[in-house]
Amino acid sequence: MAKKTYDLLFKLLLIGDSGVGKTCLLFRFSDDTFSTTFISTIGIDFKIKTVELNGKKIKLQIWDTAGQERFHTITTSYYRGAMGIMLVYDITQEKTFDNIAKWLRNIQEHANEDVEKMLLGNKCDMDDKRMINKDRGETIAKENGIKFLETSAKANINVEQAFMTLAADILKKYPQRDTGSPGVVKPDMKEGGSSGSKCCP
Ligand SMILES: Nc1nc2c(ncn2[C@@H]2O[C@H](COP(=O)(O)OP(=O)(O)OP(=O)(O)O)[C@@H](O)[C@H]2O)c(=O)[nH]1
Ligand SMILES: [Mg+2]
Repeated sequence: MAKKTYDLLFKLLLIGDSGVGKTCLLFRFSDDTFSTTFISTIGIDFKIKTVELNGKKIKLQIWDTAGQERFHTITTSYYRGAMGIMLVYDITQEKTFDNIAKWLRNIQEHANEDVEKMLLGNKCDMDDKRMINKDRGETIAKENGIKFLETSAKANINVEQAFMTLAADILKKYPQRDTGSPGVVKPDMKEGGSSGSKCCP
């Protein structure tokens, strides 16, 4: 059998209103590219990036959901398999911030109880068009006990930090032993689909 190229597999999910920049954040993180052309995601997509944390090779399988309401049923079916969820709003669009409460309810309803969450206020390069002060993001994150960062996929601000923080928070929950520990996601566990490997039995 081929040698495993990673130690752990983490499944992450990007959610938030259409147009907030989920796909751009993912492309910045995985390929270090950015495009101003808006191609709205249809249903769901994913990218893979392997990173190293605490000497462990971690394969991040990052699911990018469509923010459009018409894809709600398909996208929410992916919440259950997620170990980390990145919830994104656009600092220049009030409505995308107002909807954070709705997205948090979706998480509560459809995701695993112990899922790690993070809130991102994206497009922080557009300070001249800012509608949401950083304080407001910080406050709502604090109220919900989750971490918060302002990011820019365009200017490459805090993108790597956001994904690495979420991955590190997931890693913290697992025993720091080598192979064979119960609860650790092993590379040879089933991949893909919404009902794939879960973090815990
Ligand atoms: N200025 C600026 N524009 C951005 C940034 N991130 C994304 N955009 C722009 O915002 C638009 C939407 O970005 P997407 O990443 O496609 O949005 P999305 O959240 O994936 O949208 P859906 O797939 O419909 O849910 C595009 O025109 C991007 O160029 C950013 O950090 N700064
Ligand atoms: Mg998209």
